[in-house]
Amino acid sequence: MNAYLEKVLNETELKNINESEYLQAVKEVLSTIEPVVDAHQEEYEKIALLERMVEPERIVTFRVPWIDDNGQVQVNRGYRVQFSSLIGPYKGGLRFHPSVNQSIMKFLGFEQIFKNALTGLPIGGAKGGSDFDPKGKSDVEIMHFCQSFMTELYRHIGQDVDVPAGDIGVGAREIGYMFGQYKRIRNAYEGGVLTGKDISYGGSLARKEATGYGLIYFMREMLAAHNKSLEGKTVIISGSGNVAIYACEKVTEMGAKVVAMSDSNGCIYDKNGIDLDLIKQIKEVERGRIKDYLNTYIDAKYIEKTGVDSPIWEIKADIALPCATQNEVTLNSAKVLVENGVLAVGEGANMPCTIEATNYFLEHGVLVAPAKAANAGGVATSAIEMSQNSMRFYYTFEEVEAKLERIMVNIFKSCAAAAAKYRCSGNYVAGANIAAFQKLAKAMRAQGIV
Ligand code: NDP
Ligand code: 2IT
Repeated sequence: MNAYLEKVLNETELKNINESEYLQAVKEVLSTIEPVVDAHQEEYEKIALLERMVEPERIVTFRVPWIDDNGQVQVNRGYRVQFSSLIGPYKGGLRFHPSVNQSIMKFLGFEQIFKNALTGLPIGGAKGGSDFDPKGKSDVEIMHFCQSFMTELYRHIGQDVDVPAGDIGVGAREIGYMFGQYKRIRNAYEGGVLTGKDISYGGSLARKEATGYGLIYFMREMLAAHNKSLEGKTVIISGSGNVAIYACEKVTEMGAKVVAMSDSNGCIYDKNGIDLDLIKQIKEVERGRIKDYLNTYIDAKYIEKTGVDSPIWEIKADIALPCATQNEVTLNSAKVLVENGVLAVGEGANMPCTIEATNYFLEHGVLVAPAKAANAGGVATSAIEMSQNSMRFYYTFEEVEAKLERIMVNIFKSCAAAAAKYRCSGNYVAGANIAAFQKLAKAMRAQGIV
């Protein structure tokens, strides 16, 4: 590796010794931008460009006390990692999940900078959330938690400062409770302070669908560049949340058949094709478990997750779409997928493949649609929501979807062009990192030492 890259990587490892996910994300980027850094090494080193890029501008952590339905006081930890305001207000989702820690927040914030740069829209990078576990909580408990969370977070955000949205465990319900509290504290209707709002009070049509739809648009473009298509393909999708559901909807519309979906407990396999209306009913309405699918389709199979590897990756398919969480595709799983003849992997989740898994896919000729590019449709549509809020005007569903489609096509083109220019044609993982990095490096040089 280039000496400057190696130095930065070593220093980052020493400074963040216990943050494995964050180090993984940094390593993944630094190991792919070598040709660009080689060409500018002296200049970048002098202005500590990479050192500044890997250091968050600001990290806020705070106490979130709330009272549960039994009158017991609970305490969680809240986070907001404001990683970069280089190309726009800090922008990125909030995750409520018991696994949330500083390492996960920083990896997500770091990747968000690159993803947001790829959208071509004016948004910086951030991530936040809490180790709060929404599972099994009553609606009132969720509201109390969200209100307490926002009572601290509000002082760090604003429609021109930092604009959170949803992520794992945070959907329209949570955004609604947080928006209500923000508005009450600020005594102002700043519509653009949060995105992913319900359409009844300033949300954008097609934001809910955007990440999953965007992923499929990216997959379509990537396959087309290799003379392949989605038509008639068998697909497996991990997760059954926001991203997974709308990826399933769009890929089915494009003629593929989804035979498996999952949640953190296990996966279902339905050889006739998943009934997405039932999944929506179970997950969006009842907030139930994927296993409940078998209450209606008794012939479908349920495979419980027992070890580290998710059983869904053992199901034979042409296309695998990991849409649940980080590191859900291990090297082991990658080997099984390749053995079963997978053609392409599309990352709907953030960093769902380990570095070893990604490299294994690339070495075996599997097309990989990297998260930073392939799932950028969600945040891109968030930016479209912000612009509608500023204009005090709405686009129709079709208008937003057409913009989303154009953005995803352009993202694919940027990744493909960067990969071709730096002699790694077809490696969209490197292409995405290089295209985003070049944009960010240019903006950093322009803005001086900040
Ligand atoms: P949701 O909360 O709607 O759904 C998450 C899904 O993933 C659920 O099925 C959940 O199962 C499963 N899951 C979560 N954590 C784990 C885990 N540790 N192990 C196994 N399964 C897990 O979240 P989203 O659909 O919004 O997010 C999914 C992924 O997509 C995340 O990586 C997120 O960062 C990424 N993403 C989301 C965007 C968005 O707009 N929402 C935009 C871009 C990326 P269970 O119910 O059992 O927990
Ligand atoms: O990871 C992501 O890009 C998101 N969770 C969406 C962020 C956003 O601001 O819409």
